[in-house]
Amino acid sequence: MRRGLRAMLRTRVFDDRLFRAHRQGKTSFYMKSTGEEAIGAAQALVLERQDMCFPTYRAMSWLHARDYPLIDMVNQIFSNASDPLHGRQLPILFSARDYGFYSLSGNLGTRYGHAVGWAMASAYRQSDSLALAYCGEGSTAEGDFHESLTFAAVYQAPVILCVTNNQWAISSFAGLAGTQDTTFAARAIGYGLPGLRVDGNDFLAVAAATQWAAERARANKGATLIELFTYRATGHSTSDDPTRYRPRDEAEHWPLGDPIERLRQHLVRIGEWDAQRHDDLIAQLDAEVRAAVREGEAIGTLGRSKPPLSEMFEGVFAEPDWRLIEQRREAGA
Ligand SMILES: Cc1ncc(C[n+]2csc(CCOP(=O)(O)OP(=O)(O)O)c2C)c(N)n1
Repeated sequence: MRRGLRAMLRTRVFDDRLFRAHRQGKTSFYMKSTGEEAIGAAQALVLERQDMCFPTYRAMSWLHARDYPLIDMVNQIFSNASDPLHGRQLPILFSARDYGFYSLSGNLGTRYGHAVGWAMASAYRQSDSLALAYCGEGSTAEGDFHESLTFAAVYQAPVILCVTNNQWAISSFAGLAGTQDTTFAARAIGYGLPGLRVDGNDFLAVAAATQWAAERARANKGATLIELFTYRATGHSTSDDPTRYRPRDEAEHWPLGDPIERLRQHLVRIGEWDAQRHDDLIAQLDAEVRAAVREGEAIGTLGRSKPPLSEMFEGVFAEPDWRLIEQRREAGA
């Protein structure tokens, strides 16, 4: 639980600092996970190293829980010469195989199908590794969601399919994805899968539901759909102004509360945490994040440092297509 608290706090401290870096012109784009930190943190700690998470941009607490190096995140966000992804991905669309974090895509819904396919391959190889996929509630309206559930059910894929229902898809509320009179968890029933609806702001509830689904998958009983009910406490991204479509004080009225505060209170109540340790941890994480940002700034922020142009033509195709060869010659790279 203390590791979970640390992961959630690291996510929040990092988000706040990097959001500010965007306002200072140091990166082109950023997205925060504020209010949703319990989900990735609990699931990253419950699942095994060989399992694979197929993320969305709102699942960064997974990487924080697994101690992905802050400097690699910062360099990717600044798109500088040390960006581990060589400038090929939009800021925060990370890819970290060694941390069980599959390449993130801005094309919503696509990772659901990849996760089911990966899980089917795992079963075929008689491995007990499982896949976990995230989908925002808005993205469940995509065909990918429904195709993936069909395949997951038919092939009994060892996969945990999560819908993070943060109630907003940019400016569209969750009902517009078709759940005005039902739930996202209930989608599972039509496919013959179990569907759980979990308080996504309760670290322990997320962990318990995930553990249940993981045991089921490893026992060859197939897929589980988990709706994680949560709330996107801040704007959609650095390009969004939520006051244009929802009440300014809506977050304060969110009845299920801040996941960090809830786990902190629980730990204090059972005598495993106190105010001093909490403040010290925040100060320590803040210092670590500041140091990583300084280190990244020394390499270069947006436009001040870039991966070499030649990187654009490498590492994607085994044999470059003639068009790429021509473009590379024209670019002088
Ligand atoms: C296939 C596709 N359609 C549309 C978009 C544009 N888009 C980016 S984020 C977003 C809202 C997604 O909402 P949701 O799935 O609920 O996830 P959340 O951002 O709330 O975590 C949209 C429509 C996209 N990136 N990809």
